[in-house]
Amino acid sequence: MFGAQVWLKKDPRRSVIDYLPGRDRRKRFFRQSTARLEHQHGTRWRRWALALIAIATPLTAADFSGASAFKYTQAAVGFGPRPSWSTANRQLQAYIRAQLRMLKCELIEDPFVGKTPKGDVPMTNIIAKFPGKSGHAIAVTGHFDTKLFPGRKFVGANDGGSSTGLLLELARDLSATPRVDDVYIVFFDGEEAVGDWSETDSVYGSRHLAYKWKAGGTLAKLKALINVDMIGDKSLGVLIEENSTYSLRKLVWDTASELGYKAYFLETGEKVDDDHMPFLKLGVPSLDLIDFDYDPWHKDSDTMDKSSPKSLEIVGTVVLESVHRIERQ
Ligand code: 1BN
Ligand code: ZN
Repeated sequence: MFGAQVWLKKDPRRSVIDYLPGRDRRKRFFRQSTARLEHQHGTRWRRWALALIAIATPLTAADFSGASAFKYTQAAVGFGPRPSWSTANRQLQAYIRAQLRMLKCELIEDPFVGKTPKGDVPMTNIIAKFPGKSGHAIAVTGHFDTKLFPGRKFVGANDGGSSTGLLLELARDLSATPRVDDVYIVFFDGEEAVGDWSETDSVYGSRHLAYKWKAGGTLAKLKALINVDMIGDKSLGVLIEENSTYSLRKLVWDTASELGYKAYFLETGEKVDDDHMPFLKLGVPSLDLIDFDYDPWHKDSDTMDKSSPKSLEIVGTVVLESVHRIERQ
């Protein structure tokens, strides 16, 4: 079903118009939809009605390329370990900025100082804003830093790399069409604890931005925030993060189901503290998409060979389609 080899042969940075990938994927979605409908629904009129809905649904989400997201991830990981304020972290910031400058979006810098157990650490969130006209906003977020492990070579391909790669590809896709709502793609710095994870030593970037957006009025416009973390695992299973907002989780899980990706969005879950929490605590409907069943977590073996373009494509496609659906709400 997933043509990984075919996708990898293409240059993901060529324009969508060059390839018109949406057409093939739309066809594939229609085939999947009708097959599912045949299976699930008895009466002919119902089959036709649902098929018409499937045709009428804009499937721009199908434009997300896992191969492209994987290449962005590889580029991020290529800088090496990327704890906040390290040279590699700042080199990655420059790379993210350079990629975003090629797109039709507003690039917003959000520098701040993280008060860590090891002293003040300069950190920077990078934000791409795709302006809409509705007066409402949606944020898709993730972190680009990696956890500091002195004396080790922890490159965080999945933990820090996959979120960076997915968000860069998502930004590329979002820039291709006009937005209804303001859509913010946020690259958080300082997600990782400098020492042991605690309320005050973790999620520095998201805590900072949540309060900044509250003071500036952006928070009140937010209809939803979707955070992605560790979504590159070859053996993908996104858990139900139990703190997350139920209605938003349902929307995303229903979307995954309708796109044929039900198997990758689990029916079981747990509570995970992550970058969505500062927004959730301030009343923003928020969701964390995380696959926490990952043996190399915080080990030097968290390298690119454990991740796959397919996993990035599944999560990216679901997130992109979910953004479209939230825009229509
Ligand atoms: C995710 C990736 N997290 C850290 N790196 C958040 C987390 C913290 C998840 C503690 C579980 C436990
Ligand atoms: Zn981590």
